[in-house]
Amino acid sequence: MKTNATVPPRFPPKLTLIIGNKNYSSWSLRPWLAMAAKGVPFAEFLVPLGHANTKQQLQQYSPTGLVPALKYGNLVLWESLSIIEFANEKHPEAKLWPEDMEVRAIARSLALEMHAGFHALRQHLPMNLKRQSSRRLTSAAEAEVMRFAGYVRQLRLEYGAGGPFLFGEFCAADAMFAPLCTRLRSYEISVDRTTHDYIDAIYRLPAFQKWYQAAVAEPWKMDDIDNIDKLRAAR
Ligand SMILES: N[C@@H](CCC(=O)N[C@@H](CS)C(=O)NCC(=O)O)C(=O)O
Repeated sequence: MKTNATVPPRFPPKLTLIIGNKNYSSWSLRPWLAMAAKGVPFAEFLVPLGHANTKQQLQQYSPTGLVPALKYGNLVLWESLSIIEFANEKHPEAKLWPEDMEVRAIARSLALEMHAGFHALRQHLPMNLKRQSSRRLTSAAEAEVMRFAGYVRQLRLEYGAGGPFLFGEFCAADAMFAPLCTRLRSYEISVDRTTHDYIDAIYRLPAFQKWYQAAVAEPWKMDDIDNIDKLRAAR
């Protein structure tokens, strides 16, 4: 989609990722991590979520009024996965996806399943990097944790020889699952050793650490997420 050139704000013709709060915005983390971990050069612009003017601000940058959005000159893109795909096409040298065509197709299937699914887990355990306390799972969320852990074990076994990630080396599928990993850690959900080690590998990534350190230093609070235990119990 082309934006009207007269509409402010303008961005230089390079990749600029518009993101939400680093502590809470799981969809922002996905393309940010894919690009940062793989060395794609980009600028970021953060819009704090949950403020009175957030929607109005976001609508200047994204047709859905949601983050992430990507600006490239006057081109505006939205949806985390399409942003990752654009970054991949713009910077093929960064190799955001596995090189083998069939393995790449599996990685994309997983990324799309993450994008369209895992609803129970996403709803029950909203991303909150500052949190460090347990939460009991619903049976639907528990089934999704098992499904995810099953993928991790299978993929690590089949494709993981070249590194600690799903397909060995870090790729866009790992970036798509990174917020799910942080949820399991923040809400102290117990997982098998392989999944635990995989989550560790995500946390050890220098790019993830950069995001995480910025997230925990953020001043903003989102009460509906911070107080999720009390709020849900009161219903
Ligand atoms: N399907 C979208 C989801 C985007 C989304 O839901 N973003 C949330 C933040 S993680 C948002 O912008 N919320 C707006 C708000 O809280 O005002 C994507 O993949 O990018």
